[in-house]
Amino acid sequence: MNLVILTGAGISAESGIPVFRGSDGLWEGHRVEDVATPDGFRRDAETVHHFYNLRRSRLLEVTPNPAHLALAHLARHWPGRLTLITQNIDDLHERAGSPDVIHMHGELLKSRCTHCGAVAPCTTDLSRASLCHACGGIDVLRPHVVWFGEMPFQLGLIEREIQQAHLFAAIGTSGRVYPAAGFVSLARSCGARTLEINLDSTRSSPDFDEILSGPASETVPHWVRELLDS
Ligand code: BJW
Repeated sequence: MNLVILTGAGISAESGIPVFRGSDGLWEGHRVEDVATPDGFRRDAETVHHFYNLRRSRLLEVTPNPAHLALAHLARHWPGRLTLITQNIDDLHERAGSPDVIHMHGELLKSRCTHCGAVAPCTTDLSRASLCHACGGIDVLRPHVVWFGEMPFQLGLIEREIQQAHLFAAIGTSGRVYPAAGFVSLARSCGARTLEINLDSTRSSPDFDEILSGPASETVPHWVRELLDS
């Protein structure tokens, strides 16, 4: 059986990484247009670098939680095909032991050169003074993430995997950001059973066949146990 899992910010919340959509409509105190759009970066690169620098240094202090660990366990024991797609830019799935994670919105621990395109590991702060070690350019590096208006990574591969899925599960995502929010409809139209795992109901909940409510650190290990026993 082919299983496709999509994760969002909710799976990392219990590791101490805040989710995106706060009740005040702000994102850690910032308007989304200021920190997660190419225009915002063009207008004020230092503020955007500062925002991602803080998140990067925090990421290095947190650890995977039981939900990440359960998905890694599932990958090791699942007899069929398993595709793990994450919207998250953290590396907690990898640190838990999940192989071949598809990071459709990029990775916080990588930089990208806007001049030569080189992608490089990045565990320290970026600034306008940072140097691209591939082309020697200065003031050319940006976080290797996908902002609004930019094309998410590996969409062709993702769509092919979803079209062949027998079960599609979305964990800890609000279903507000496209194209990921449309994956459940694609999965359904291709005949997959669909499951949502979330703390609360979301605007996508009516599109799922089945809902598991509760914190990911409890629901995901429980679901994985049931899946492997079935
Ligand atoms: C728990 C929990 C616990 C909490 N246990 N659960 C109108 C219609 C359709 C589309 C558009 C439109 N207008 C514009 C668009 C396109 C736009 C879009 O979707 N906009 C919407 C706002 C409407 N999308 C794009 O621009 C995308 N690109 C694109 O479409 O390209 C096509 C194209 C491009 C160019 C030319 C032509 C075509 C790109 C989207 C990029 C998103 N980037 C971000 C930032 C990444 C970098 C970073 O992290 O800084 O990605 S935005 C942010 O949202 C981040 C996330 O991955 C993404 C999704 O958020 P997520 O994961 O769902 O988090 P939350 O906080 O929303 O929800 C958390 C959930 O967890 C909640 O449900 C909680 O209940 C739950 N939860 N604790 C279980 N313990």
